[in-house]
Amino acid sequence: MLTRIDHVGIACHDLEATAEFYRRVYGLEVAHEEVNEEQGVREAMLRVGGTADGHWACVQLLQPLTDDSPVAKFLQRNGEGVHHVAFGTADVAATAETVGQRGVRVLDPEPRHGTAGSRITFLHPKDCGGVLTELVEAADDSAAKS
Ligand code: V0V
Ligand code: CO
Repeated sequence: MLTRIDHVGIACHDLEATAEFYRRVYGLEVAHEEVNEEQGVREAMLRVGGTADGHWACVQLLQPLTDDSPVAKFLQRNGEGVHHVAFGTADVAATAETVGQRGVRVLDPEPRHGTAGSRITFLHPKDCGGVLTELVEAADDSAAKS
């Protein structure tokens, strides 16, 4: 059902400064950058390593676009740090339905637009041991659907 850790989302105040930290300390480069108005973020993906299913495990840096967005609220409450964990799946709608039947609140009944043409849905952190969890079907994940 889950095929990889797709990314770890990290909330930050300044995307450029945080990306520069990852470049200077680890030598990681920004592979993709995007504004997602619906999610209220500017985000940058940094590829860390390849996964067994042929994708990349990434760090996703998140800077809020507005003061009332989820990431802005998180920063006000917790400061910078780990915001969510995202798991890859070949079929985000099917996986969300399955975990929903297992008692986890699915925050997006219809998958939403995610980074680089992916389809994403979030699971409520209170049902996931305090971890805001994202399911992500990458643009080319559906090729793995049977
Ligand atoms: C909130 N809580 C969290 C949390 N955010 N716990 C762990 N990790 C987080 N990131 C806790 C919070 O401390 C509260 O606990 C409780 O949940 C309710 O939080 P709230 O902020 O007062 O309530 P809500 O319901 O307004 O917002 C929480 C949720 C919201 C999770 C429902 O943030 C949401 O819908 N997030 C999904 C969308 C999102 O985060 N998008 C940005 C990433 P107590 O105080 O009650 O104990 S976009 C992205 O990743 C993209 C585009 C991508 O990957 O492609
Ligand atoms: Co994410």
